[in-house]
Amino acid sequence: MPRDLILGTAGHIDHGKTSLVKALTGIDCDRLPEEKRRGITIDIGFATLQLEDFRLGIVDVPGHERFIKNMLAGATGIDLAVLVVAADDSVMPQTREHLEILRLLGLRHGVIALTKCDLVDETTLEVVELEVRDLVQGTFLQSAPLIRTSAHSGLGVPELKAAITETCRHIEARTGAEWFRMAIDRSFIVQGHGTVVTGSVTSGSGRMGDEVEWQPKGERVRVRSLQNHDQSVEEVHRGMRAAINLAGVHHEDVIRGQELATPGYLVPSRTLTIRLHCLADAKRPIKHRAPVRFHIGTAEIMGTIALLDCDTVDPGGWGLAQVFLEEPATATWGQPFVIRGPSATQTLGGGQVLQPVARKIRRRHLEMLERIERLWSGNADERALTVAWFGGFSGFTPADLVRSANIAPDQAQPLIDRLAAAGALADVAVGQARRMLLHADMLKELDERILTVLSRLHEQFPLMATHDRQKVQSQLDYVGDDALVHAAVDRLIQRKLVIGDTRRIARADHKPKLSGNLRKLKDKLVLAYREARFQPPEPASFAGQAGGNAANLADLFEVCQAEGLLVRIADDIYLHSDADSEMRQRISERLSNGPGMTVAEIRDLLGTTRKFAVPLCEYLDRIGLTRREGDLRVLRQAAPSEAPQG
Ligand SMILES: Nc1nc2c(ncn2[C@@H]2O[C@H](COP(=O)(O)OP(=O)(O)O)[C@@H](O)[C@H]2O)c(=O)[nH]1
Ligand SMILES: [Mg+2]
Repeated sequence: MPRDLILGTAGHIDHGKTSLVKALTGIDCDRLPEEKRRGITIDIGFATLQLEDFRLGIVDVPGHERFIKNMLAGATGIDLAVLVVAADDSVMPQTREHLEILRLLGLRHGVIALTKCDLVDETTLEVVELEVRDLVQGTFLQSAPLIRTSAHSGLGVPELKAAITETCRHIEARTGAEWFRMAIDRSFIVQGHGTVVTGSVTSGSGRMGDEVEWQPKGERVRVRSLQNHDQSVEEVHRGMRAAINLAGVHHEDVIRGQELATPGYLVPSRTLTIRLHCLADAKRPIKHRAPVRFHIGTAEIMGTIALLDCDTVDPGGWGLAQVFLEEPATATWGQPFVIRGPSATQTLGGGQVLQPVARKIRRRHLEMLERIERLWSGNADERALTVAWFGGFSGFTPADLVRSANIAPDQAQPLIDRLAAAGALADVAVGQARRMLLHADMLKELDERILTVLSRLHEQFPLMATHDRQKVQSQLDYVGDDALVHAAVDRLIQRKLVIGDTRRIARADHKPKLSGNLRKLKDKLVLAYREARFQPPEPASFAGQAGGNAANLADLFEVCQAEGLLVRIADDIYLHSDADSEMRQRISERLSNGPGMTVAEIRDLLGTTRKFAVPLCEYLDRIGLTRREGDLRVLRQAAPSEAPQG
């Protein structure tokens, strides 16, 4: 099986990178007319080389300091680098800067090529070799092969190929499922075909006909056709250069820095949480609020750094930070980035993404910092739980774990199931047919908030037996899904920590507190209703007896209702619960043995007055005992033949 890998060049301008690629491949990467005229590389160029089983896509980058941003775009997704140093010029500023950038990008493999060896004598070669060895000391190139070459004479080209092949053998293959991802570095129009975008595939694979998400636009687009180095292919995968013909995309809307990915994989965000490193030989530390150019993938975005756990990141040091960007970026956990100064004259540092989609975090918020650090854990469960925790009451999705905790796509659900079985995560039903994934602490927190609000309300209104569910909900200090709160209250009711129904709730341990006087008043009131039967008194009529407790009358009626002593028929009309049961029994008995009854007949049956008869009938309809049919009331279940009316 041939293996696809991407090789990038690196090194100072005019050191012979493009010439060396031509000597290796026969391909001239300087494709732009301006590049041909000026004889310098401005933008990245591409070539291909097969070495034994390795199919190499080559990205040739510009060395000029003004085009570092293009170098950065080209260096994204490379597997190995050839660091080029001209023998007649030795180590120069962009030799250092490119090497630093490759280190910041986390590159692990490479070869060093000493070029233009035809121009200098042996002594110079030896001196330059020492200088280069000195430069790469302590970097991933420390023990890399160093090959003397000349693009003009062809010296060392076979040896360089052999060294590259050997290096490729040491690049560990990535196994396991991956989602597709490609950062766009170029786009153009092909007559008759439309927009084509190119890039290095950094993850997974894409096939003809696939729907991919075009980020940060968030649009779904279809892969119409695919090419790899001018060859039509059915599929492209990690390690390949790809040219993708997209259906329904305008060329003008495509810019370098956008990405194509499996739908749901990437989520654009202007705020990212990062581990930030300041280059060891930086002139000054990175300060809080430093304006920067943030390079990630093929994108370059202006932003501001907020340091979370320190005031400065000193040269050679690390800190936790957030970056606030002017345009949204798409990132994944652990993805490397590079920051440069706002005037783009120097590379300041770089690091890795901890939260690709973040909310602003307060500086020196110790609990948060401790959580953030857990995101860098080598333990996948710990990272996943932390992502779930940061999901808060909004919860999280399996895709969030792939993007933000570096969980393989086919491992996300098994991991969720396992952690849910252990009680660390919760998979809860909300609303009719929806489920939500949450960190178990979020449910506990929600339960606590509900119980706390109820306690507070019970304390504030000691006579009230229950409280309105909506009112409780509005006091939760909660921004999120109402359905989740309903589900939480329902669960508290099931667990018997809360009593109530869809309308009113109370803590199960709450007992309305009544003073001696109020208790007496309550007893009197209940007795009065019991005796009045179907001609109940008006609540206001108790104001006189209540005296100083008049203000508590409404609460007292609530208590009586909640305790099941009184039943509310309409505003200001209550029945004693015995009268209520008697009424239901009498009416249903009469109606099941005879024809429908008018309001007047019901009035006479109950021995009440017209004032009460109408509300009582409406109440009986409302509770589902009776149904109105013209002027008559009939039993709701009684007449199935006439039932289906709407
Ligand atoms: N004598 C000599 N000149 C070279 C060699 N390689 C490149 N050059 C010249 O150096 C200049 C810059 O080369 P180029 O490949 O464009 O450098 P790049 O900026 O690193 O891509 C060109 O004029 C090349 O002809 C070499 O091996 N020997
Ligand atoms: Mg060049």
